Amino acid sequence: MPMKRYIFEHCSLCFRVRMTAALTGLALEEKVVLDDDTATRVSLVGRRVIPILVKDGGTAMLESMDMVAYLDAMEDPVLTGHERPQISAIEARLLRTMARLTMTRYPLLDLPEFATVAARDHFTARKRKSFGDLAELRDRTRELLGSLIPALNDLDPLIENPRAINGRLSRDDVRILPL
Ligand SMILES: N[C@@H](CCC(=O)N[C@@H](CS)C(=O)NCC(=O)O)C(=O)O
Repeated sequence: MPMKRYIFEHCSLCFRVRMTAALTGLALEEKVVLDDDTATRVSLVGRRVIPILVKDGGTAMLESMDMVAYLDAMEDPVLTGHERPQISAIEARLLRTMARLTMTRYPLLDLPEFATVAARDHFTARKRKSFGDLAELRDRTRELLGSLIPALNDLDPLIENPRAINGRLSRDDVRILPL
C-alpha cells in the first residue's frame, strides 16, 4: 500500500505535510476529505482528526510534526537547520488570533473539502459553534487584523532569510509558512 496523506486544503497542519513532501520530493498519494466525511477518518484512526498519514504497510500517523519528521528522515533530510523557541511561541500567538480571520473565510472558497453543499454547511455549522456568527466576524476584519499585527511585528525581525526563517530550512519553516 503506497503512502497516502488525508488532508483538508485549508488546514495549516495539513499544509505542513504537503510542504515537507514537496521539499523532500516525496510522491505521496493525497486524498482531500469532505468536511462531513467522518467515516473515512474513523475507519482509519478511530476518530475525526486531520491530517492523517498512512505509511507504507498501512500504519497511520496522527501528529503533523511527527509526519514532518518521518517524511524528512525518509531520504535526504532537508529540514536540517536549528529551531528557535521564539518561533514556536509566535506560532502559538498567531494560531490564537488568526482563526477568526481565516476560519470565517474558508467556506467562501472553492475548496475540495467543501465540494458538496452538505460538506460546506457542515464546516460552517462547526465553526459557528466555535466562533459565533461568521459574517459578523468578517465585518470585524479591520479590528481582528489589528490584533494580529503585534505577533507579526515580533516575527518580522526574527526572519533571517526569505527562504528559511532561521537561515537554513528547519521545522520552524514548517510551523510558520503554512500560517
Ligand atoms: N496535534 C494534531 C492536531 C490535529 C488537529 O487538531 N486537526 C484539526 C484540524 S486543523 C482537526 O482534526 N479537527 C477536527 C475536524 O476537522 O474534524 C496535529 O498537529 O496534527
